[in-house]
Amino acid sequence: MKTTRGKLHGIDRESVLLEARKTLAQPSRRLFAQRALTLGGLAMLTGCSLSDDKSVETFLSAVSRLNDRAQGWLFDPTKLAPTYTEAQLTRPFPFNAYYGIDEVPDVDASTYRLKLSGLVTGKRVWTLPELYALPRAEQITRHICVEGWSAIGRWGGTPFGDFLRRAGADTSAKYVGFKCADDYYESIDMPTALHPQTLLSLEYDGERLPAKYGFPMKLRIPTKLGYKNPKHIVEIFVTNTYPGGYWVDQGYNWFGGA
Ligand SMILES: Nc1nc2c(c(=O)[nH]1)N[C@H]1C(S)=C(S)[C@@H](COP(=O)(O)O)O[C@H]1N2
Ligand SMILES: [Mo]
Repeated sequence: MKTTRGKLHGIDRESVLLEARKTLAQPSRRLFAQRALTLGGLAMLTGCSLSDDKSVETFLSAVSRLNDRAQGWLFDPTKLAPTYTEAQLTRPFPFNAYYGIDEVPDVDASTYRLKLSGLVTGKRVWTLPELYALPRAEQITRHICVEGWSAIGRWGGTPFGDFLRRAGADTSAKYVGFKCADDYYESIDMPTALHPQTLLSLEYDGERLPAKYGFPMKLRIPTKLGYKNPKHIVEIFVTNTYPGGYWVDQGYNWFGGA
């Protein structure tokens, strides 16, 4: 097959196609390979099914075209992720972490403090009542895990961009990083942090966020893959130094989404 569109993220299209075919032919546990995962996750974020060669080809040529237009769909920081109705909620919503559900951290609400650090001029320590008093928004979006599942959930909380501005964060900085109660860590680019759908989530399905989904707080980013959505956040920092992430430092793609 002739490659007509040159490179896709520095990889030529033909080898990406080959990789996708190999992936589809493999048992699902092999989906842990980084490139395959990125591809599958990307497909889910863009609503493409990769069920056969034809759909893989359609998807990849779409990605390739987008790549040609540098400002394409996937990399537009203002593009909204799809939202869903209550009838479409996935019940029960899956739990996932790098450990089992019996090891979920038990964060004490009364002693909990959210720390803000780095390029922030405002309030640096937040209690839960202060966080619960912030303006509230709610959304029903699809969470997409690179391990090959997705689920629709309803999260409530405060728009993260508003929170950052309220806290005096330098929104011209490059990154926002997160430290979690379970030693997980992540970081995102500032345009994603300021995206209108990025939510500092304190609730799941109308209730206080339960421990398994990240009590007391998670960042819900519907334009990003699951692993970019840190749970049990204890510290948020604003920085120009690339902070990496738990999975990213093990070879996953840092961008992890749209
Ligand atoms: N603190 C923390 N956040 C985390 C993880 C984790 O292990 N620890 N796992 C990530 C991954 S890979 C997924 S798919 C989602 C799962 O969130 P859920 O339990 O609400 O489904 O959390 C993400 N955030
Ligand atoms: Mo995940």
